[in-house]
Amino acid sequence: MSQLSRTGVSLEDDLLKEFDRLIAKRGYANRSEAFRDLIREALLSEIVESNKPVVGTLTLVYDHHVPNLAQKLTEVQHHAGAMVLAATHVHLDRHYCLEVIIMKGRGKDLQAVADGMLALRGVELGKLVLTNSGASLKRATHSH
Ligand code: NI
Repeated sequence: MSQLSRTGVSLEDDLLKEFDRLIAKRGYANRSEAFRDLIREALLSEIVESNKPVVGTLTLVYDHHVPNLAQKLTEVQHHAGAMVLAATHVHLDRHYCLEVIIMKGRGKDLQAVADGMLALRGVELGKLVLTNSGASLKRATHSH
């Protein structure tokens, strides 16, 4: 871990009260860790918007009885080539399948791959989460 620096933040009373309410709800032990997470989140958004590589997990729930859907989903993943690192498939019940696809690439490209699958008829739910390793975030804080 790098060295810790202390900083002071001035906030309106109401805003601080709301912040304390939120972090208590989320289970933070103190404000510092909550501030650090907010800052990391902002830095990650910047990386996602840039051309730097990120990792993404796409979670899909789909009805496997919809004709050709499973093949179409596989086709999109083959098309994405090296961006797809792994995929896990779970048969949820008689109708629904859960698939988690782990990818690596530029944020925009991963979003495009995800959109290609989410738009297919029979895909009921889906969410792409983009993230990055903590090491990359640390580098980003020192790069400018
Ligand atoms: Ni299945």
